[in-house]
Amino acid sequence: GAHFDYGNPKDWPKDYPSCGGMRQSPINIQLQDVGMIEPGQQPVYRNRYGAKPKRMTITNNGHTVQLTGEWQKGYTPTISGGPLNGTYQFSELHFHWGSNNFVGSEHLINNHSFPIEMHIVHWKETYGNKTEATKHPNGLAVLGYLMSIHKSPNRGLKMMQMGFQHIVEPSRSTKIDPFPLSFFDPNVSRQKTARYFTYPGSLTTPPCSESVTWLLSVRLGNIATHQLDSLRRLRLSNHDNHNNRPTQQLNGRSVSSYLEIQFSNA
Ligand code: BO1
Ligand code: ZN
Repeated sequence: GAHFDYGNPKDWPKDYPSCGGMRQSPINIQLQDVGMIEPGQQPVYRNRYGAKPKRMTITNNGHTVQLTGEWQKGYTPTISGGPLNGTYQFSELHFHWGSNNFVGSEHLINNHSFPIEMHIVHWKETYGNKTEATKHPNGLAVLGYLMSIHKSPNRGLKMMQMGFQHIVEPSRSTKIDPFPLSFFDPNVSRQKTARYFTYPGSLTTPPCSESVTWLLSVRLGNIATHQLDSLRRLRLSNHDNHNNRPTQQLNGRSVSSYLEIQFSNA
């Protein structure tokens, strides 16, 4: 396929028609328009987020830094419940950031930007593989975390940073010390449950496939400023200094909220 960059995201539909579709992401979430959870509705469950993988790899794909892992058979993290039908397996996680700390998140809340947003991408296992899942309107589920600047660094990102020196240039990848996905949880909160916003949307990068159920955590993740700086030192395609797509039209979609249950162990 053709290449893309963040210089002219309005041109993406020329090469990738889905990017001009009616259920595109990200969006600006207006709190006064969010529907309430109905009583008795199922929460979103994260399963095996505490399981440590056998191997972990980070990749600079020219658009973001991506984390993948290999777990023992039956130990791959999954999510289920809430608005999801069936079980969705972890595929990869990555980040979107800006050229300065006032911008960077893809989703906005009441027009407010956050400096960074993390996406944990999952695919519906009944479709057999992620390529097939991406072709279906309910094939993918992305857990999004808006993050704010904090004195304490993000534990997961800290583990990833150990390998950043090897992936400064696009299309480099390197193995890192394996750790469980729960390392990305906010390291300040004792809460066991948190609210999520959910709406039907798309991949926020080309091919912009309209296959994503978005689950956006209300609880903010934390990141230290030096960690944001280390992400900005990674070189992206066409010397992009940011990798967040502008918000897209809602086109009549509604956003609602759900409960999450969080498990501290595997
Ligand atoms: S995002 O979370 O909306 N920013 C996002 C953007 C692009 C992808 C995933 C999430 N890429 C797609 C690949 C597909 C793959 C799918 C699931 O991820 O284009 O080939 O099947 O991993
Ligand atoms: Zn993303």
